[in-house]
Amino acid sequence: MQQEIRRDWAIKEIQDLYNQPLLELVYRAATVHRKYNDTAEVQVCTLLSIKTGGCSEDCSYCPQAARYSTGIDVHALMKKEAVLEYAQKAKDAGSTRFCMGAAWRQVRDNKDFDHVLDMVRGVNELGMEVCCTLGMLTESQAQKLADAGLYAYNHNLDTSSEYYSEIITTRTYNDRLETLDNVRKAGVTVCCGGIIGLGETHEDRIKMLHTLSTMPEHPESVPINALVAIKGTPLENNPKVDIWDMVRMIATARILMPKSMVRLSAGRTDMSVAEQALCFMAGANSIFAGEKLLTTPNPSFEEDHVMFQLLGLKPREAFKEEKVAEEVL
Ligand code: SAM
Ligand code: DTB
Ligand code: SF4
Repeated sequence: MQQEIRRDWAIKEIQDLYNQPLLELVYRAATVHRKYNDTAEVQVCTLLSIKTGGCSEDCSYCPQAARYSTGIDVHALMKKEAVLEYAQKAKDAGSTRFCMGAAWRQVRDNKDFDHVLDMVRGVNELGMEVCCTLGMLTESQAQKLADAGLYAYNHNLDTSSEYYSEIITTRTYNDRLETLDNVRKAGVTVCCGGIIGLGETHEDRIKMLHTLSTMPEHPESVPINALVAIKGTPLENNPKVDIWDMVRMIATARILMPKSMVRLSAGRTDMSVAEQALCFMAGANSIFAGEKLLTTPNPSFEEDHVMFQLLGLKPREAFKEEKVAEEVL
């Protein structure tokens, strides 16, 4: 019988899980994963940066912050037609979730937001799960996105509340939590995770996992990003994230949040197929696919197809739970 999903994890319990011998941790995470999920299935999401660069925030990892010279191509909001064309291509390549990202501090109630609502409607009509990541949202903006058919909203906590001000000073952890709350109230699913390699300690990682796994509801998806160190940002010289740290983080997230989609997110171009296989073994069941994340490179659809064949993985269908529910009725 499946155990209940827990939301009362203590920091000490998480420390004990996280600090186990690595292979023991992977074994336990793999066991939880088998119990709750189809381990052959991996959700394939495609990202598109619909508004690039020029952001007023100072997130010290981010190539899109206006205050750092990172050499990215700054771009105003894309046209709906071009976005839908890209979404269709992603769908044809086997992607079932399409996530649109904008380099905004927060959403404003203006024409641009109306255009984004239009894009959400359009991608929804293609039969894909639509996700957005647009910065901070009010309750009414979250509701408007929900009404347009938004399936998920990505808003990361990135690190622990204690370490947050070392990385970002232009907003607070509480601002982040408030937006997450607004997303929940609007009935949109939550995609919320973090980045490792920011210079945080293991304790910070454990605390972030504690915040995520003790929320009133677990985020439906939890992206775990490895820092992509970008020239021109304050973190440009940070050392490369150790694959074992990535595996440890994914495995712990899987045990704490058995049913959430744990996404092996940024950093895959630096990982071998063998290393990614370990992450899937440890409970990762989602990836971003397509040549680009938002502004940085990512493995191609073709490379991922070869990896899926090799590992016997298959892309998860869109809206699967709803489909099964309809069949049962
Ligand atoms: N502006 C919105 C926001 O901050 O929520 C949406 C876009 S923002 C680029 C989305 C997420 O990308 C960030 O929260 C962060 O976790 C991740 N990210 C940004 N730059 C990254 C990098 N260099 N390496 C890894 N993850 C990164
Ligand atoms: C998430 O957790 N990772 C994605 C998505 N959510 C929006 C973004 C990763 C961005 C990596 C840097 C870039 O490509 O600009
Ligand atoms: Fe980058 Fe988002 Fe921070 Fe802006 S708010 S600098 S886009 S992570």
